[in-house]
Amino acid sequence: MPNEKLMTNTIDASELSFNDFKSIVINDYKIAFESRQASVLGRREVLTGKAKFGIFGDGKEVPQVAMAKAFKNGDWRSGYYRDQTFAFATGISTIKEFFAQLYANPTDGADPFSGGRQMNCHFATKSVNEDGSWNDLTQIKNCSSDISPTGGQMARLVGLAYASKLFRQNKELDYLKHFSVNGNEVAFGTIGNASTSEGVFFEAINAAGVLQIPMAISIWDDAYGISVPAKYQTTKEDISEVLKGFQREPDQPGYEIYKVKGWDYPALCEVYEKAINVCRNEHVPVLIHVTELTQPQGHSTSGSHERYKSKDRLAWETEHDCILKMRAWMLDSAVATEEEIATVEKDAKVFVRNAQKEAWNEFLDSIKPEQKQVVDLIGGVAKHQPELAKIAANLASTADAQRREVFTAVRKAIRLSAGFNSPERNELLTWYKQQAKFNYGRYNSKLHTDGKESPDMIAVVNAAYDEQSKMVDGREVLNACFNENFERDPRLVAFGEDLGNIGDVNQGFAGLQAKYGELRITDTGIREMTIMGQGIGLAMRGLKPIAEIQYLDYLIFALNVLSDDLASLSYRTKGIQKAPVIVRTRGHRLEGIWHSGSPISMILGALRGMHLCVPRNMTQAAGMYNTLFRADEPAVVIECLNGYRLKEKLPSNVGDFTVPLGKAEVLEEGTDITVVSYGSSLRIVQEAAEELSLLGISVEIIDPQTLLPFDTTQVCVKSLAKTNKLLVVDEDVPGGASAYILQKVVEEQKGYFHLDGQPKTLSAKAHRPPFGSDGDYFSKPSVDDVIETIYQMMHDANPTKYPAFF
Ligand SMILES: Cc1ncc(C[n+]2csc(CCOP(=O)(O)OP(=O)(O)O)c2C)c(N)n1
Ligand SMILES: [Mg+2]
Repeated sequence: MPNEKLMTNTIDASELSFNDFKSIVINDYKIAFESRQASVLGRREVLTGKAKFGIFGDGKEVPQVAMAKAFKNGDWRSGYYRDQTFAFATGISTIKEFFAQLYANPTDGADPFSGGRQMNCHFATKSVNEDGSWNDLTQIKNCSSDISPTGGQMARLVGLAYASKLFRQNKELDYLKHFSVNGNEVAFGTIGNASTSEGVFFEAINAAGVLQIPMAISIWDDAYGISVPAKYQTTKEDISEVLKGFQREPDQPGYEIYKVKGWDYPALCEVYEKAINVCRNEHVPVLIHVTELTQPQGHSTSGSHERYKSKDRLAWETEHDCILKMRAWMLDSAVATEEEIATVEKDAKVFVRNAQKEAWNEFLDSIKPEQKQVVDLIGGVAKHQPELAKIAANLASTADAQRREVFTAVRKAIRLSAGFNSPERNELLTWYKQQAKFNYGRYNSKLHTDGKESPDMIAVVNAAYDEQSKMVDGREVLNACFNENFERDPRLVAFGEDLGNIGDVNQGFAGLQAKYGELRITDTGIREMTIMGQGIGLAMRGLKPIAEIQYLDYLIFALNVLSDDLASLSYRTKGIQKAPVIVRTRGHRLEGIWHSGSPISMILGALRGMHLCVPRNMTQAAGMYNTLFRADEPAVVIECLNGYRLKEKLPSNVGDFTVPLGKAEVLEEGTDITVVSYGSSLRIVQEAAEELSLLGISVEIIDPQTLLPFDTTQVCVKSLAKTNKLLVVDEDVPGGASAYILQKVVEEQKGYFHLDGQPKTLSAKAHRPPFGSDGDYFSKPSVDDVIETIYQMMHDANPTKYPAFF
């Protein structure tokens, strides 16, 4: 539970007596001072080896207390690692929880933000229950899970603020009582001065100005980014000066921009109250540039700032320490006496020390039983093998043993006792095996939400056709699917470049903006990172975004956001937050270096935690969308660029039939060789199979349909058991997604044992395909390539029956 007594209160001078005012101020000072103590002690814990690394909020305490005053239930924060004081002041974190995270305690409840998975000061609040269902987000102070990449919080911030706009303006969403109260929620962002140099910062600032959303961004300006001073970071060394063009004018929407000194407590309280009122009431983005901040302990535990700050700067920082300045102001304005302040400080030191000790002891206590059990168990095995007694003794004498030391001892004892079977050894083995599930839960679980709305739980409904079913362009299948789903579920929104007015570059959304309105189907600027962030923020607040990347090649512009933020969300919060964003894009074969990409291994490498759908045609794509729209996990769907105008039969249940994820299909049965392929390459393989059948070769073609997850019912290996030959065909680079598929089929599905020859891959060349049809022919697998590769494999197995072509 949050430590309620720490939390700050708003100051309304008109209604407060002096004593009330005084007690609020003293409480704020106490929060700031306790936070400073947490930083000082936290650093010490790292330097004495009890934690691996620490980064703290010292020097930023006072503005964060002021910001917390304006932060209400239902509001959202998307910030960075300096915000511990804000977390304490809002009750998002207690000091003990802060230390539990520093120690990486994975015990349930100890670090409620990340289950011991994230570095310290990476906060998150619980949006989602164990079963994946949503909490009432209007009743809590919401904090979206922090990430370490500088500026990475900005993309998501746009979406968190944009959700308020949709909740306020789209009355069809009024029924979503657990997510918003009339869109009154402000999305608070924080960022360091140096991180404003990142592209995503400027992209987000511009997007929020265009969108006119209630986003309140605070810049903590301490004039440095680790060792690099402002003159290398920011034009004119002043970010609010640079951003002046964003200031709104009476006839031109934009931002309200404020600048305030970070050590001036009364000014900070006033600015935050004013700024957030504008932001909340008028839905105008505001920017609060908080200057003259310091870093009393330097950037992090990785090094000291004396190396790069001048004596003058260090002296200036000591003098301008925000807590000392607040203290002086309290004395000067007679809000508190020296004695009163000294008492607060003394008590704070004791309180923080106790919280730290408790967190440390709980961490150790969670491991001690395992340590003791292992010492006893190895001791038992050592009865038969005295040389093992040393392992038990070493572990027994390890003070403050961590889990790694316990398991290193167990595994060593198991290895050394191989061949010496005894009941004691069996006991040790049993214990070790039993622990696997606990450690999986602690360190490996929740890559996906895996709740009651997991895609796995969505009922499978086959596509239905009747006499009226017509042949239509592929794009019309998608269009009909989107239309029915937008009718069914008001939470669905779609946005991207050229997606609104013209209904996307391939007409999948044609006519739908006119029908469902601009709030639901919307054009955006050319800004891939914040298109993704817009999706993440909306999805975190209960909406169902389809965030479009115009061409797969341009997913690279958004890959950081997808990989760092979206794909890692469930894992890094151990399932307490989710963002079911559906990333829609189109790729594979077309023409040119940036319009024919199939960088699938890049996606497979970067986006574990998301689903990757690679439908071969628009009907399969529609079925996957139907599954994803009803589920609550994020996915990328790659439509085939060359498939929009191919004719497909329109299912009569186009908005309802579902294609389950991970379900491979045998497209054509055969007996001689198994070919696994996906997306546009499948048509090439099918064409090749026709000619091969004339040569007496029977090809079994398998479409895995999704690569994450991959063929969960082992269709591929069952086929291999019949054909004993495997070829993987795709348009990625050599050793790209085809290598992934080989690993899945040959290793994971144990296809190796069915092979009677070398498994092969046929991929595109290592370079991107040149423009023009000839460039395509000489760069990507062609029908000729597929025929000849398969034939060669048959020749290798039986040269008499299949004489060489060349
Ligand atoms: C994308 C990325 N690049 C580099 C880093 C390493 N890094 C961590 S903090 C930091 C400096 C950030 O400075 P600033 O934004 O001013 O925040 P401050 O730490 O001063 O509060 C850097 C370069 C990172 N975490 N992420
Ligand atoms: Mg800085």
